[in-house]
Amino acid sequence: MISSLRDPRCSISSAPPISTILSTNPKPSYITICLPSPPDTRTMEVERVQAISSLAFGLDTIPPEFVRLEEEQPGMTTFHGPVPEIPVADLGGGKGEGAMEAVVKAAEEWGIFQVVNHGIPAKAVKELQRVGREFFELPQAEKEKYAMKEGKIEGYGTKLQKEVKGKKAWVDFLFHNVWPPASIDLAVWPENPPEYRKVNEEYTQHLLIVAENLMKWLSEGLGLEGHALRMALGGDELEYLLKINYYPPCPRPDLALGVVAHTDLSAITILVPNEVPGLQVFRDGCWFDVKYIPNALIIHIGDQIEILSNGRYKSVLHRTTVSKEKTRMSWPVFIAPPPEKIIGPLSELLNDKNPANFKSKKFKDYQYCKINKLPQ
Ligand SMILES: O=C(O)CCC(=O)C(=O)O
Repeated sequence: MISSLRDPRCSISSAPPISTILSTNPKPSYITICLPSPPDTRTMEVERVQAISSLAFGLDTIPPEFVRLEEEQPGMTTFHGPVPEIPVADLGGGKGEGAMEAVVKAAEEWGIFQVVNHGIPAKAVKELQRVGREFFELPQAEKEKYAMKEGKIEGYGTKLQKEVKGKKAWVDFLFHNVWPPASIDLAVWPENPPEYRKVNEEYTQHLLIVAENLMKWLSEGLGLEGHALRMALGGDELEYLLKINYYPPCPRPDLALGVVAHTDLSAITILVPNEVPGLQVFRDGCWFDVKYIPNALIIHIGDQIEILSNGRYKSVLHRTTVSKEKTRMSWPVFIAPPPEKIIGPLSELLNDKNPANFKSKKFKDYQYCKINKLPQ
């Protein structure tokens, strides 16, 4: 159980007091974008972090709603010292010989690991990154065509969760399903750059193989048949949701967060980062930076695998920091059950000595409680 996100072993930076920042910030916290959209001309007020970042260029302050509470601020809570490295599993070019043991151990002990030699061609990953980056470099009005609609999870947006004390995260994003075909809504897939669709379809085909291998090894690690976890999660109905995170430069990376501390509500997340570090993991009471390994994928065990394994595999608490000069981007794919699927500890794992540690409930109900910060 995590009682505090702050630990005396985590160093404290010499950030100026928040009151100084609040009183000296001359910039508005929003921009107004006029979208000439015939037949009527609408004025839409949006708060995109990318635009706020451009306005803040050269300043030493950020709008107050981006200044995190002290107990969350990276400047106050990041561990500076010898950092334990998260496990790395070599997947043997996708064949996975010898990988199962490393994957299972990492899922039990950390809930996060990197995989190298995973079988996804470097070109497919580079292209995924290129088309995603080019989308975020389009004029704002072009991106707004894909703006997330009320009550929808897919689309281009800025704020996802109900935030404590009205605080905001320094990130814009684009969400869309990539698998299975029946879940795909191409209306939220960017038309620009023109290769966006082809590149995402190709990356997804490679990703499916990695995901299925991971589920197989994790099932075998529980002493079950290789298909056990995949079937318990919905089999062919498993949903793959891509998110592109765009974290623009931030004048005060010591005070802001990209994505706030959370565990993923998915089963597994497979993430491609760019070369700008920023992912942090909470372990032994401290926040540690995750090292960037070129061409590696980062795997997060999510809540649904933790539940199915009755807690044997751990879903990992993580967050992201931002950079003063560089844009960080990441491409997580959240692999999750269909909404109606009931997820609970697998009955094969339960007995008198190992009773269920989690409730069984429909994934959509779990998701609702998590997003609205309600007890499960
Ligand atoms: O950008 C990252 O490395 C992590 C992103 C993440 O945790 C999220 O989008 O939920």
